[in-house]
Amino acid sequence: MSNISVVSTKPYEGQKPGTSGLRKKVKVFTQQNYTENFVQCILDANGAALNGSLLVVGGDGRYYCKEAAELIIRMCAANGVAKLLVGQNGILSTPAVSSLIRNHKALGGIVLTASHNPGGPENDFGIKFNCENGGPAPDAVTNNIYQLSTAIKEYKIVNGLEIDISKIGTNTYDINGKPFVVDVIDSVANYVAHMKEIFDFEKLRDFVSGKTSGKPLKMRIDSLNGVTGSYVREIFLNALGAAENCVVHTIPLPDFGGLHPDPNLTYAKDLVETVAQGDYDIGAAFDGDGDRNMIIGHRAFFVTPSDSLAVIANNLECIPYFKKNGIQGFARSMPTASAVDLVGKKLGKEVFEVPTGWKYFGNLMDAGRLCLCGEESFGTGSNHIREKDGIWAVLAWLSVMQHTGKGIEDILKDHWAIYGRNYFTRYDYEECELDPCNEMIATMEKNITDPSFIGKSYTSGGKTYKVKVADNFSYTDPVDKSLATKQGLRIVFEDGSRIVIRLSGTGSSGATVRLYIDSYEKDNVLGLASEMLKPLIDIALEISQLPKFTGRNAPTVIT
Ligand code: VG1
Ligand code: CO
Repeated sequence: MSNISVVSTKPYEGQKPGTSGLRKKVKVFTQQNYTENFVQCILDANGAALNGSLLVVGGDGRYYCKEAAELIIRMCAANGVAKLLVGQNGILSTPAVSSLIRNHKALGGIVLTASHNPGGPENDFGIKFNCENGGPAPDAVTNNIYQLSTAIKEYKIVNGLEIDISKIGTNTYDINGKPFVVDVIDSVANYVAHMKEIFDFEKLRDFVSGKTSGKPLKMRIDSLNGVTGSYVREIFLNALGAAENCVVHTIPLPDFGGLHPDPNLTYAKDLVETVAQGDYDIGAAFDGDGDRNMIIGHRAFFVTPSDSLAVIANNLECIPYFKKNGIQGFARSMPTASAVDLVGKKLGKEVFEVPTGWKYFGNLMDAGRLCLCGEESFGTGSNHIREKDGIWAVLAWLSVMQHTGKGIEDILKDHWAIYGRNYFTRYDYEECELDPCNEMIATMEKNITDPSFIGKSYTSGGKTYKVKVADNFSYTDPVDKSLATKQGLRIVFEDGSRIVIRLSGTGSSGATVRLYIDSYEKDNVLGLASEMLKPLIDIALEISQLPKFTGRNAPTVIT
């Protein structure tokens, strides 16, 4: 059948992908041709490679995911794609998409998610493109998509294409005499098989059931009604034999049941309060699309993501994947505290510091220089895929617990005794007005990059800090030499303590200011982060004049 329609359209402003894809309110995406425009630009950005290609399509199940998946299928049919792998009901976690792209050697994948942003008709939706290595498209590709979006005139679609993505199976269509195949696949099978290759499930199963210790592990795994629900049930209940009450909020809901699917101490409150009562050995939560994780121990002992990365790095030998593939370098995003650097140094491995956003890790992994990396924003992962991976992180932690025979708090205390401790905190000021925030950053950049700023001393709470380095972070990719500038203002003091401030690139409206503070202590490792970092926070607020510019006296979220 010849049924391709060419529909004329006009550009929309602002289709510029941020830290990880385009994120806007559902109401923005559902405007006439808005989603169509952006999808057409993603397809066009692939050029001739699109013809006859295989793509993966799926998302976190939030409101508008299914409609968008069906639309993408009809547009791919009209744009020369040969085959699609689509998660059942349009559902695939972000790590699962990455794994599928690599496993099937696909050209890429279209991921339907706004990640940790709330969902539902009044909230956020998002679309991002992942390339053939399975990772989020690098800046060059997203810039191209954006450029195309400013000049788009038409999109192509096969309107009459009937598809039922609730049924697993292969659907073949004839598009102008060429076959077009849509394989609706089980959302979890490939990912679960992948995890079983990486970890020793037999050992973990005995550990979880208490076969070796005599005591079953008490876990509370909270999917916050995000996409990980089905993955969690398959992995923790069916494969590891945990009891039903070890997992909660495992039904993916279009609005996440009103929960804010961001695994941090503020939004995963129910988990933190429940585990704080003392009945659990480990608590974990994920974000909407399953790439983030939060780990807490007995009585809700909090593991900062920066420490989580370092502890996993220090124990990689207990994960069969690394035994088999070896240990290459480590990496972290610039705002992430440098605990992993110390482990890298001890093991004699390269350690990279990249800008915020998982896309910056991809080249290093592809070049065989990086096997483990993380971000302070609850992102941890390895080169098994090219996205951060929430469930992987929990399985890594279970492996470390099994291997050391210790609880989470003791594992951390042992780690600090060897390496010292990187105290870390992040303050988020959400939904501020954009213009004053831009002005704040511009003013601060000007002040801190003035040569007279170096060597200045600031005193607060009886502590004095002297400025050693201050800049707006820029990064040259060691592999392809691409340059990323203006990645966050950074003040490094002589004792290694840091103040970092940047504007979020994942919000859908207004501006979110992120203020990151970290400080290293060799011996004084058992203090309270909030107290230890108080002087530096005050100094950061003074230098940035944040209260003046944003009108805020307190952050929305403290991590
Ligand atoms: C945030 C985090 C960043 C993370 C990104 C995507 O970006 O800070 O570390 O990679 O979200 O995570 P920003 O620009 O808002 O600070 V996810 O789980 O939302 O895809
Ligand atoms: Co996410």
